[in-house]
Parts: sequence; C-alpha cells; structure tokens
Amino acid sequence: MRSAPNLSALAKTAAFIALILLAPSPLLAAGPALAVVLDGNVKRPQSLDLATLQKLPAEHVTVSFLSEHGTTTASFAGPRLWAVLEAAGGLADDAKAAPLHHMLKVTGRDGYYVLLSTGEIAPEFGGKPAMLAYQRGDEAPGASGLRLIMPGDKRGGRDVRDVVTIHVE
Ligand SMILES: Nc1nc2c(c(=O)[nH]1)N[C@H]1C(S)=C(S)[C@@H](COP(=O)(O)O)O[C@H]1N2
Ligand SMILES: [Mo]
Repeated sequence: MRSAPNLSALAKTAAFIALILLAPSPLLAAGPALAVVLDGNVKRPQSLDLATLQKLPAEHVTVSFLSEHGTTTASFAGPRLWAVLEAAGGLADDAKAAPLHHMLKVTGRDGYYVLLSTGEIAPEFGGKPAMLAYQRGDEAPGASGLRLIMPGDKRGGRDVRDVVTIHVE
C-alpha cells in the first residue's frame, strides 16, 4: 500500500530549498572589493582597506552624470584621491615638479580603467576633487565597493565602479 505523502519530509525539503535560494552564495558574499591596491610610483605601495580609507579626511558630494541609462544623481562619500596617494607615502619622486610628471591608472574589477594625471588632482595645481568613494547615498560603507567619482564630469565614464587597483606611473 502506498503511504500518504509524508508532510514532515515535504516540509524539510521545502526548508532545504528555501535555504539554498536564500543563503548568500560565496560569490555574492565576497561582494565588491573592500580594499584597493596602490602600486607603482608611490613611496609605500600597499593595499588600503576600508577601515584605513575611513580614517582619511572624508568629503561628501552629490553628482549627476549621464550614462546609457539617462541621468544618475547620487551622493558619495570618501577621501580625495590625492589623500589616498599620500596615505601610501605620496609619489616616490621628490623632484619639485613631480606632481606634474605622473599618472594614475584606476582600474575596476572588470578591467575597465581610466587615466588621470597627478597635475590634474594635485592640490597646488589642478586641484580637481577626484574622490575614492566608499559610500553611496545611505548605503553601509563598502556596500557598493569603491568608486572613483569625478565631480563635474558631464558623463559617468570616469566614475570607475568597484575600483581594485590604482597604479601610479
Ligand atoms: N568598472 C566599471 N566602471 C564603469 C564602467 C564600466 O564598464 N566598468 N562604465 C562607466 C561608464 S561609461 C558610465 S556612464 C558609468 C555608469 O555608471 P552606473 O553603472 O553607475 O550607471 O560607469 C562608469 N564606470
Ligand atoms: Mo558611459
């Protein structure tokens, strides 16, 4: 004789399936990068983690930029990129004109990258407020990874998402 469906076994199976669906996968759990590797022409090449970035003077900025999705307006918080360079000891070049001689390659996890010149962001020269943002809107710090923000840009192309390395040349 066939037994009636075992309700407790069904419930267990349902609970198991729910667990698999709801549990964050290891990939999702890894999430965006919470550290940035600063290498190349700086005095102390190193990886800077979120806690270290949060100790640097933070700025808050609201930007609007155009992308293929239309206009995005969002606020971001984080240190200036120049302050991040200084956290790694600054440029490994003591020439007077050193701030005018170097460039930064800011790369996202997907390999997308943008080049900036040091003269553009050096406080005594271009002084552009390039930010390495660790917080978007009222999300938790780090929730969206790190993002380069170039306030004033018309399009979002230089606002590199999920920054993982900054190479100084
Ligand atoms: N890592 C990474 N960052 C990126 C891009 C990309 O493809 N990869 N695209 C850029 C471009 S062209 C634009 S317009 C904006 C779009 O920002 P959004 O994805 O937050 O809307 O991201 C910029 N940052
Ligand atoms: Mo874009």
